[in-house]
Amino acid sequence: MNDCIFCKIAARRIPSQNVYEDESAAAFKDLNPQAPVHILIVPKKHISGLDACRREDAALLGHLQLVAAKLAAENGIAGGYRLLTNNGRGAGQSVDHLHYHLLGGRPLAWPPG
Ligand code: DGP
Repeated sequence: MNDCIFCKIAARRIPSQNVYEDESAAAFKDLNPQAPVHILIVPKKHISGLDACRREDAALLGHLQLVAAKLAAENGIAGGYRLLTNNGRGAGQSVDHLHYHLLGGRPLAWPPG
């Protein structure tokens, strides 16, 4: 999608601290990190959020989670990390391109705010 910031980052049309890329996914450091490790994992395909996913996206969703686990291991947080997606304004979603936040490197309280 032309005016989507995460589509542009995933396509490397604007610079970012990219940490991973394959044919269907990309990952880059969050601009406003909330933990020592804060990586965003996105599909290259534009999907506005989890509510917009369909059955045919199931493999892609699983893939994104496996990429997150791999990045957690690579970043030394395999023993304690959080993977989450904010769906909708009520949950704080501010960018309408599906993304998982991978957070770790500090104690993570529960419940989140
Ligand atoms: P959310 O609130 O769940 O939609 O998370 C959006 C996140 O995206 C937020 O933590 C800040 C991050 N973000 C927003 N714009 C950019 C950007 O241009 N580059 C990067 N690297 N991160 C961004």
